[in-house]
Amino acid sequence: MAMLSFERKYRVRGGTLVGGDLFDFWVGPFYVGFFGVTAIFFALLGSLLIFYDISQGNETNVFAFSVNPPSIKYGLGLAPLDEGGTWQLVTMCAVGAFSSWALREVEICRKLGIGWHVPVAYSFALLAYVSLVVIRPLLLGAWGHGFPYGIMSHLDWVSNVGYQFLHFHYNPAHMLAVTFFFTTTMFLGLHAGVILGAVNPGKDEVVKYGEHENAYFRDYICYSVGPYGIHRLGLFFALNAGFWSAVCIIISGPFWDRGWPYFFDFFLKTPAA
Ligand code: BCL
Ligand code: BCL
Ligand code: BPH
Ligand code: UQ8
Repeated sequence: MAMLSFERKYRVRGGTLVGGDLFDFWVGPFYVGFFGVTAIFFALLGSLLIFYDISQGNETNVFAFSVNPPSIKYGLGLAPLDEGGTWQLVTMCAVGAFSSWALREVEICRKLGIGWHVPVAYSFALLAYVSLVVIRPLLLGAWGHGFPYGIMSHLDWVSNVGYQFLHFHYNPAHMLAVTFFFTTTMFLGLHAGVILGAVNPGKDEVVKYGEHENAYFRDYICYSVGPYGIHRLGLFFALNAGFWSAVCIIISGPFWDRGWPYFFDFFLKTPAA
């Protein structure tokens, strides 16, 4: 990818969290840094382990490939490679690769002198992943509670865990997470729509900016949060989607082991009901 003329002036030294000047350089378009090296290392090793594990079986359908977690009987111990040990190594690589990725984002923010909003947002996705394969298995006492790494098998896991709680939609944190996901999408639809509407008007019309975007929402829903507010609100909703997802799965099992519909029994027991 060609470098734009102004990009070169932003390629300055410094801002690294570790390693000083050691890995402070670019390879083509990519900033490397200490965490670039660790990210590539874990990503390659983790992917190779996945291919190694798949090569040990006779499955040929990509959709059915799966690297499975160990049996519950191994508890929180290490399992033999062919009985879930590979899954444990892949999980370590994945946590290593994803956290390196977040820290590399931080170094790039520091170099550019911009806020850490993107890495902070990414850390919520990372939190959701870690909740699924580290926090919840630890609380339940077995790595076997993690999800399998396969295109179809991980969907089976979601469905099975969902039905273990009879009706996962009754999980109140799941309700919040789903609501935040829907709201985030609605906001991107409204925001992307109004921006394109303003900067891409019909033929012979002039391009319009913030004032028109404000006026548009005031005219039709009586209120505008403003061009700055919408980004703060959007980030807030996206982070909450990730956060309540993490909560909804951590509480399922460790803090609530009955069907989720029973959670609402308290309502039936209130005097009014
Ligand atoms: Mg899932 C679906 C990956 C956790 C529930 N899931 C998908 C597919 C993709 C995937 C195969 C599309 C996702 C997407 O567009 O996301 N899931 C995936 C990954 C993780 C994960 C990598 C993870 O945590 C590391 N999924 C989970 C957890 C559940 C879950 C356990 C709650 C979040 N997932 C579901 C459900 C569905 C998926 C339900 C689907 O219906 C859908 C599907 O079609 O499944 C068959 C948005 C992100 C992007 C658009 C960015 C691009 C991401 C690309 C496409 C990811 C490719 C992953 C690749 C196949 C594996 C990488 C390994 C290599 C060795 C490097
Ligand atoms: Mg549910 C979870 C929505 C029905 C059981 N469910 C979720 C949440 C989300 C949701 C709120 C998943 C998002 C998430 O965690 O992202 N469910 C949802 C909706 C319905 C629904 C909208 C619906 O009916 C309309 N769910 C049901 C039914 C149950 C059910 C009723 C099944 C029968 N649901 C469950 C269970 C779970 C959910 C069980 C969960 O465990 C899950 C949840 O909350 O998990 C936390 C978070 C994102 C991630 C985990 C991805 C992390 C990505 C990482 C950090 C990076 C990957 C990089 C990649 C490998 C790179 C690839 C290489 C590059 C492409 C080069
Ligand atoms: O770089 C990015 O975006 C371009 C970062 C990223 C982000 C960011 C980034 O900055 C942000 C803010 C978010 N995601 C936010 C969110 C939402 C929460 C706030 C949430 C909904 C979400 N991301 C979800 C998801 C999902 C879902 C829903 O499943 C996926 C698949 C992703 N995000 C994916 C990604 C990547 C495109 C990127 C990113 N989100 C992070 C890239 C990264 O970490 O690269 C380093 C690692 C590798 C190149 C490969 C590692 C390989 C492993 C060692 C082996 C694979 C193990 C894996 C567990 C196997 C899974 C198999 C599946 C079939 C189940
Ligand atoms: C083996 C190898 C690769 C070696 C390289 C050499 C080396 C040693 C490098 C070290 C450095 C290093 C660690 C490199 C990593 C290379 C890798 C592995 C990269 C993988 C990259 C990756 C995770 C890609 C995923 C791409 C993907 C599917 C993303 C999904 C998200 C979407 C939908 C993106 C499309 C839209 C987009 C580009 C948005 C960005 C954007 C935003 C958000 C924005 O707000 C905005 O306006 C202000 C923009 O315009 C300026 C945007 O572009």
